[in-house]
Amino acid sequence: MLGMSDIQTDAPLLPVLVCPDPQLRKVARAVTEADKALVAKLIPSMFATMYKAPGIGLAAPQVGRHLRVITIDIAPNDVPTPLALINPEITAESAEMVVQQEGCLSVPEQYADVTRPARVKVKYLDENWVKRELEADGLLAACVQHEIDHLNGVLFVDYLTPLKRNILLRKLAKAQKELKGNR
Ligand code: K1U
Ligand code: ZN
Repeated sequence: MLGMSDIQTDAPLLPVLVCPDPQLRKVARAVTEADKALVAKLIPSMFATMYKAPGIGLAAPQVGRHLRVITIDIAPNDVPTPLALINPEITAESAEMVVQQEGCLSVPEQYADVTRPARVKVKYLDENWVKRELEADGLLAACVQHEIDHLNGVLFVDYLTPLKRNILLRKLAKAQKELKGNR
């Protein structure tokens, strides 16, 4: 298990891709032993990028790495609880569904209610390549499902009605255009 002192927050920051970048729609590949060195370098940079954003999660495809790696810390300002998950897989999900507001670093400043299973079990390898299982509910459940979606090229906007999605994506495009105009 990671502690905050294990996180190299001065690791190089990575640019976060913004929707509608087609890279966000690619399915990430499973990590193998051959990727160990790559992943050992990637995880600290993902944590540094996630904390700087700030965000409570980040998936490797959001920084242009199509590998099944995610970082999560749902309490960045409280007691930090960094989690790195390699090849995460949902093994069980509750029949009960809940609605929670979600945001996304790749859909900046836009938020919407998303309905997902209330609880999930996830198997994964930790940063030391040890097999682990996580039982999540509340914000952690929403976050881990959101990040695993990124590994499959799915964004939270895909769960919205076409009308809500279009409104949100237009607002995003307008904000991005203004941002570029001001650069
Ligand atoms: O994957 C991402 O783009 C990160 C995203 C994760 C997420 C947020 C909410 C519900 C599900 C998944 C974010 O971190 S958006 C920013 C955010 O929610 C936040 C940032 C700082 C403090 C608290 C929350
Ligand atoms: Zn996201």
